[in-house]
Amino acid sequence: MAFTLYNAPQSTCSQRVRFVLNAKGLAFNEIKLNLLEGDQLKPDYLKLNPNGVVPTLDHDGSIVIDSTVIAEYLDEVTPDLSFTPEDPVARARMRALMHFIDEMPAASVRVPTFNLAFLPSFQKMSREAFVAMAESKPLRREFMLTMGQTGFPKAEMDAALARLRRSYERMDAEIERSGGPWLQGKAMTLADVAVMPALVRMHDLGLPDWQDLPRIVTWFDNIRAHPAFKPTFYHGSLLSERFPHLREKTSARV
Ligand SMILES: N[C@@H](CCC(=O)N[C@@H](CS)C(=O)NCC(=O)O)C(=O)O
Repeated sequence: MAFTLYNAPQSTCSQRVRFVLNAKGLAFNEIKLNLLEGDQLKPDYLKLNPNGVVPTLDHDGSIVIDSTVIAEYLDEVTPDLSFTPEDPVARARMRALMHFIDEMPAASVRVPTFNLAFLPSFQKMSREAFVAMAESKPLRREFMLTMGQTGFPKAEMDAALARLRRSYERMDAEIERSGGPWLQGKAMTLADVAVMPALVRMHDLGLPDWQDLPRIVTWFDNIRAHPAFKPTFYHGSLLSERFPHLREKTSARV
């Protein structure tokens, strides 16, 4: 089995897939795309992933896209070390959680990410170049145009942070219900993997708004101690490692 992963070091969606590949001990050839330079929008890549986003998995020539779909696919083709519960009800619960995660924390984290990390790069562009770049994005055109070159307004930033906070509270309730330490109990599932990069991102941005939720503090410590974590978050995977202007802001990280 040969795996090639088209991804980006700091992309939260890519980090999910790298984590699953690393946790399963699957060797993969990693192709790194520069998202700020638009590698994901080049014609050859769009043939693989018409959404113009990472990650994309090539498995022996078959293309699979979308991080949660790729994660489930990997569990199907390499079931030995599985992150998918066998019980259909638990499996359905995992999938429902993954839908929640994509709709809430994974979507919300883009607002602070863009405002705090990417905006300075977009501000250096001419208006024409920025609009052309935004309009070339199949999936994120409106998102980019709404952000513009001044960033999302405070109300939108506050709303994203509130949605993230509600996501931590939801995780907390899931852990309490299952008995933990993972969202669905004793075994880590793909739901844990799906939400992980959002918390890593918020921690990296110096905004870990879950310090009063001890179950989440423990969950975060546990996932960072997992053997797959380090190889997934190799140097350059955190925004603070890539964007010097963030280092000062995030120096108060806990
Ligand atoms: N639902 C997709 C979303 C993928 C996605 O949004 N990828 C981001 C990085 S995390 C991306 O490639 N952005 C590039 C762009 O917006 O141009 C998945 O989970 O794979």
